[in-house]
Amino acid sequence: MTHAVASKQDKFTFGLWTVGWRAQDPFGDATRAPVDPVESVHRLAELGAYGVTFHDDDLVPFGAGAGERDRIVARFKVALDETGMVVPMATTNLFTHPMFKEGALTANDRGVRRFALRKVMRNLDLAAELGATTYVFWGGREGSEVDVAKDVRTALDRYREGLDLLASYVVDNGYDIRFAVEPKPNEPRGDILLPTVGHALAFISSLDHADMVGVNPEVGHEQMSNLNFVHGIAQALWHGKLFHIDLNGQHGPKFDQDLVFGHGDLVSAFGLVDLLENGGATGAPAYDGPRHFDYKPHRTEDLDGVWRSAAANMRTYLMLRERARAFRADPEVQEALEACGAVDLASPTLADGESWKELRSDTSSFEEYDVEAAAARGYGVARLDQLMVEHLLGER
Ligand SMILES: [Mn+2]
Repeated sequence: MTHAVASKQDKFTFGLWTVGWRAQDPFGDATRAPVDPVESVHRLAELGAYGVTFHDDDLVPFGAGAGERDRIVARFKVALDETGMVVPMATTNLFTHPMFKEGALTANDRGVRRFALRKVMRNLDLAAELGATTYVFWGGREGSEVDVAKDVRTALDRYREGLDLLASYVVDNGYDIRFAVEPKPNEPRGDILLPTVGHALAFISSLDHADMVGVNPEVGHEQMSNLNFVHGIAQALWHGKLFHIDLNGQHGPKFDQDLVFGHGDLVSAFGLVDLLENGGATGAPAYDGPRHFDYKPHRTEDLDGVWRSAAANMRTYLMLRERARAFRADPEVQEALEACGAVDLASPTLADGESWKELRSDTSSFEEYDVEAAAARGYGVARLDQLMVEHLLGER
């Protein structure tokens, strides 16, 4: 059994909007009182977190004047200093205010697009001041319910124009900030632009500053589309584009649940932690950035339940990390990995110096190849799968 307690070196971070969520939903009012961001910093620090992240409006209410903004930021900085908490990531709320109902960076209304750009620029200044090195773009309102009401190709032109301009703003100001696009298929819009990790990666490759733009995938957002989150993360890593990650839980394709990490598809969560911490088959950690929780405490919870759920994210992650390490260290697992060929996959298909010409004249690869034996081979994946589940359940 694990007795692991979260500490700053685990790099656990939380959005202020997570523990601060008042649990309003489309059918019901808020069930909790507001939480002061300063209290969130202190409580999360006590629980072993490394830092917090925020949307501009989580910290400074929309429309606040310069004086109020300065006072709020100064008080927030004191809390960070007192606790040693950091702000590795920040983002912009381009979705709550009714002005963004039709979009922000891709709104049909040009005035809304220009306002949105200014709102991002203003919070980029604060992000840089607080030392954030990642800036997330979640385009929750960038989309439509009616296909003909928004031309997607033109909207992508505006999305690219916006991100290109904001990247120039970061470069010209000398900020040490990279962008991370967060995909989501739907909710709040009927259909959101850049719905999956794959769509986002393709879009990013078209940007002027593609090198400074990656992705911030969220567990639940991919699972809402019935996609394999571990595969999506692996491909983002393969492209060198996993700039940040949002950990939470989701029970398959339905509304965005934002459950505690591991409280949805636990087998997938094990695979994810194994990938991040052990690099899967490679054996080397694949990701060293913040382990960021983007979850919502259940609407049923009072504030005690809020802090318990925050702690649960970290403890679940640490338990999975311990189980994944034991899994990789188990000689029987190593043997099963060999047996199923997972190790052989690392061998290039062509030999050193071999081209298609040598391959075509290699009769052992085709004319004499024992296709019956290849067809009859058992890979023993069922055994490997069970070994994984037994480790996950603490039976090994
Ligand atoms: Mn979500």
